[in-house]
Order: sequence, then C-alpha cells, then structure tokens
Amino acid sequence: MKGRVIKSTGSWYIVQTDSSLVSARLKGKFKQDELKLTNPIAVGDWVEMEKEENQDTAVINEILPRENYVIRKSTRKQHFSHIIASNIDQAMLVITMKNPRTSLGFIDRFLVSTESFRIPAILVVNKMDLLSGESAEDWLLDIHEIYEPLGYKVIEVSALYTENPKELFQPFLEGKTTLISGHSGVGKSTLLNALIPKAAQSTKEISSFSDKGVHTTTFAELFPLEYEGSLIDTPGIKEFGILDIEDNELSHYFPEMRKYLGQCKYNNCQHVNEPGCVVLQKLEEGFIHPYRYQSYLNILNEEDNRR
Ligand SMILES: Nc1nc2c(ncn2[C@@H]2O[C@H](COP(=O)(O)OP(=O)(O)OP(=O)(O)O)[C@@H](O)[C@H]2O)c(=O)[nH]1
Ligand SMILES: [Mg+2]
Ligand SMILES: [Zn+2]
Repeated sequence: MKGRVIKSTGSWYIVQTDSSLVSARLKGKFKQDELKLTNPIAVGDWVEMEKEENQDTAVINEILPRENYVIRKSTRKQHFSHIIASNIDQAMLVITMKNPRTSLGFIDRFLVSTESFRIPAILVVNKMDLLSGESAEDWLLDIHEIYEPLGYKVIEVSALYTENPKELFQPFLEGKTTLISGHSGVGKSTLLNALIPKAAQSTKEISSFSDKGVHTTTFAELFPLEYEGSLIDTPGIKEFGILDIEDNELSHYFPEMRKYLGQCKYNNCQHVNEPGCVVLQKLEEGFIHPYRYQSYLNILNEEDNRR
C-alpha cells in the first residue's frame, strides 16, 4: 500500500493513501544514506507500507526515493540535519515589511538555498494592509525591482483581509506541492487557512506575538488543496537550509551572476576584487543590483567565518 506522509507525531506518521488516512510506524532501525538525520521520515515522503494484522495501523517498510528535500541544521544535535519536507515542486517565502520585518539579506539567503536545492521560489508579500506611507512604498518597489527581473514571482496579499485569496493563488499552486516558509509570525498559517479553510491551523494572536522565539506552528504538515496540489505549512525559521556552499560555487545560486559564469579572466574568480571580473563589470554597469551583490559578499564572508 502506497501513500504520502502528511504529518509526523513522534514515532507515528499519518499517511495519506488514495482512499484514506493511515497511522503508520517504522519497525526496527531504518537504514539511512550518507545524511545524518534527526528524522528518518519527512513530511512529503512517499512510502510503501503494510497493514498490521487485525489493526487499523500500518508498518512502513520502504521510503521511495526522494526527488528533493529541504533541510536545516538540527537545533538539538550537532552535525545532524533535519528534513523539513521532501518531494516539493516549489517554495513560497512569505515576507512582511513589519511585524516582523523580513530583511533583504534573509530573502537572499533563502533564495540561495532554494537555488541550491533546485527548487523554484515565489515571494509572497503578506500583511499588505499594514503597508502605508512612503517608506512602505519604497520597500515594496525594491522587492519588485530586485526580484522580478531574476525570475522570482512576487505576489501581494493580506491573508486576513484579501477578498478572494483562493482565486489569486490557484494559478500558482494548482498541480503542485508547495512549501510555505518564512520567519515566525509573518502569517504562513493564516495564509494556509485562507486557502484551505478546513486545515484550521492555529495562528498566533497579535497580543502574544511579541514573545520572540515562540513558534505557533511547531511541525511541518501537508494539506491537500481543494483542487489538485498541496501546501506544506512549516514552523517559522531564522535561517533556511544549510549553506555549506564552496566560495567558488556561491555565484551559481545567484541567477544574475550565473549567466556570466566562465566569462571572468580567472576561472576561480570569486568576484570580489579580481582583475578582469565580468560580474564586477556588470555590477558597475547596473545589470546586477547592488543590494544583491552586498548579500553575495555577506554570505561569502559568513561562510568563511564559519570555517
Ligand atoms: N495585519 C495583518 N495581520 C496578519 C496578516 N496575516 C497574518 N496576520 C497575523 O499575524 C500573526 C501571526 O500569524 P501566523 O499565521 O500565526 O504566523 P506564522 O507565520 O504561521 O507563524 P509561526 O507558525 O510561528 O511560524 C497573527 O496574529 C495573524 O493574525 C495580515 O494579512 N495582516
Ligand atoms: Mg504557523
Ligand atoms: Zn568574477
């Protein structure tokens, strides 16, 4: 019997089959490949299972090969990673200008991660109702001007107030498994509830929202859409993915730099101050946004410091 893991509750997994939801568990030790994981089975995994005799439950005996997955470092166990979700078609990063503010640097780190996982990304600007005044307009304009030319769609919404969010999102979501990510409090679960009312994910009251570090959503969970496709709600993140990326490789994950690769004078060019660097030349000519280039340098430096 084949199914897809939609939720993990400790040692039990809720698996969606063609016809029903099944509680399933793993028997014995499960052999993992190279990755050191805190969770052997992730939301989004396709599994093969067998019904337990005289019971409604099942035993998982195989995880079908993952098409992709997104991971983060484990917060509890050093050198271990945690799979946030697997087999996803795209990631939606929910961002807000305030309550909380999402920095451009954070967006860029997220996009580097999704690029490295080869997962297309969409930016969703939420809490549009809170945006007014000149600085808000400037911020929003920056988001559009920086990211759209790179191929990232930008959707504006107010998960609480937009009239018909389902209609707005369906063209982007239909037929796909979409991971929803972003800082805690940006409204991921609120948006999910607007799109799938029967999900009834709990969301945080504005009043209690200032307790930093407290996440309302604590486990990833997959919800089927009313049409084909599904959404995966996830806990808020401070950082996404694992940027164990070699210095020479980093520019591969910046689409605006990727297209000039191989054109610099030195083939190990890091585009910092090397002579004959085409990326620096394009930056000068205005083809690469200075904020993005700054993010590039910041990530390069952070990665160096980490070593
Ligand atoms: N003004 C305004 N508030 C919103 C909007 N969307 C969500 N909120 C509020 O923002 C707060 C946080 O929303 P959640 O949906 O719980 O945020 P989350 O991203 O799921 O947070 P975590 O589960 O902790 O990662 C709640 O009080 C929501 O009511 C919006 O469009 N406008
Ligand atoms: Mg949530
Ligand atoms: Zn260069």
